[in-house]
Amino acid sequence: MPVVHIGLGSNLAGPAQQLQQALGELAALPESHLRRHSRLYRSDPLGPAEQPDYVNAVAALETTLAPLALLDALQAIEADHQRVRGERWGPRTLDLDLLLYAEQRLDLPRLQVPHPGLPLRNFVLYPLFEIDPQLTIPGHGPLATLLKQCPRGTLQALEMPTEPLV
Ligand code: A4P
Ligand code: MG
Repeated sequence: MPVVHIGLGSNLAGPAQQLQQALGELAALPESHLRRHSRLYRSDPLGPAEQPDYVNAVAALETTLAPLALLDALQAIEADHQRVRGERWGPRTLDLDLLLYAEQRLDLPRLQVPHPGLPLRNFVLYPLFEIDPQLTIPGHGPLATLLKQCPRGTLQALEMPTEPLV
């Protein structure tokens, strides 16, 4: 089955709980198996500074859902978390980004893969490296090389509030 990587982020309404719940929902997706997930990380907001800190994590999922069907499923989970789409890069209860879909590169109106922010974001690169240090990012090269060029900054792993799901 193809392996996909999903980035999770939240900075409202109990971010750590939002992510724990979302990991459970990813595990319950049809045609899919949650292989593993990173720890949760606290991270400074990218974009408008006048918003709460984020909690971010990354999950690896095996799935036979096609890319757009998977995007639909991720957006349905976001909607369940009562996300109200506001300003770009503004606060949100749950953001699910399709970071990688196996080795594919996609440039569709609704879906760019790899996610365009991936190569430069510490809150994506460090959790990805935690779960899959050997990854190569299509069009960008080894994850380890991208990581070396991206300072960790204030990114910090959190104690997990509960046991990892997998
Ligand atoms: N879309 C295209 N490609 C993808 C993809 N690979 N995965 C489209 C998911 N969606 C993708 O997304 C807008 C549209 O992008 C979707 O309808 C989909 O068709 P959105 O989630 O509604 O909008 P957004 O998230 O506000 O915009 P954007 O540009 O996706 O923002 P990002 O890049 O997701 O950034 N700071 C920290 N520390 N941690 C964070 O997680 N997140 C953001 C949001 C800002 N600052 C942050 C964090
Ligand atoms: Mg997004």
